[in-house]
Amino acid sequence: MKNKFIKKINLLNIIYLFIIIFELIGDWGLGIGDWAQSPIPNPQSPIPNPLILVYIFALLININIIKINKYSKINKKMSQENYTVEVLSQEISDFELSFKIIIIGDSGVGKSCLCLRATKNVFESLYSPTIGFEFMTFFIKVDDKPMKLQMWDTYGQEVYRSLITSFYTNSSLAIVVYSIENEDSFSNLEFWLNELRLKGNADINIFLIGNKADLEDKRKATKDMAQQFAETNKIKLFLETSAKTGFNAQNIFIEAAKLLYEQHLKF
Ligand SMILES: Nc1nc2c(ncn2[C@@H]2O[C@H](COP(=O)(O)OP(=O)(O)OP(=O)(O)O)[C@@H](O)[C@H]2O)c(=O)[nH]1
Ligand SMILES: [Mg+2]
Repeated sequence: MKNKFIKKINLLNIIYLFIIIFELIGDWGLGIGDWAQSPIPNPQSPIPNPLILVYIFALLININIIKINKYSKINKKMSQENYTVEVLSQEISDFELSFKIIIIGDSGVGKSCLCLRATKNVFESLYSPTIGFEFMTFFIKVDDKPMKLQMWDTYGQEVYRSLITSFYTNSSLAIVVYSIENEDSFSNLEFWLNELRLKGNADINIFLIGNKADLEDKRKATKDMAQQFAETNKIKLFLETSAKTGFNAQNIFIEAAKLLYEQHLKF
């Protein structure tokens, strides 16, 4: 149903594009399009046909509809169930389910800050690199089932990478983080996915997180680039976040809990 809709929009785009091209060719006096039939053709200073603007506007709207649709398609791989969710502010010992999550990505992209924001709702502006690894816990109830998420926060620098190998194998989910203002951290995503392929379970779930979304004016990695990457790499969820403002930080783990709960129900 949705595919048919997008096909129609694509067809419309092609038609609009043709109309725009023919109009422009007409404007430039090349003899095609109604502008060429203008009573006083003047190729030197063509007056743009206002209709072109309407077509260009329609084209832009359609392109955006396709983009939004593509974005929702990535996250459609996620659960569509409306589970009740309650984030627990205190540790509990009688949890029924427990899952391990590994958080990887280049140094300084904000992995530790995201974990801190999600679990303690604080933000640390002074950078203190994680030594080796740290772990934090996130307690949540999904459909009234208490769950514990164990987050393995790793250090992004080369020297410690061999240390974290064992965490890959035990994790149900890998959260791969880059920073939207750091181009290298985005290009290194390939490296991190390779690590996962080599060291993780074949069926490990992957989330892609573009952190530091508050630094819009310094943005290097566009949402489009990330969506494209997410689509080609079978990533279950892509979110932009900001540990600084708190935007989407807790949502990462809420979505993680829902996905892992649903997978648990299936097996
Ligand atoms: N503006 C902004 N700064 C952030 C954000 N998240 C983290 N930072 C800053 O980025 C720096 C690095 O954050 P960390 O969370 O320590 O980065 P990390 O990925 O854990 O780094 P390693 O432990 O070295 O792998 C710190 O100075 C943070 O204050 C964010 O969302 N927005
Ligand atoms: Mg860290």
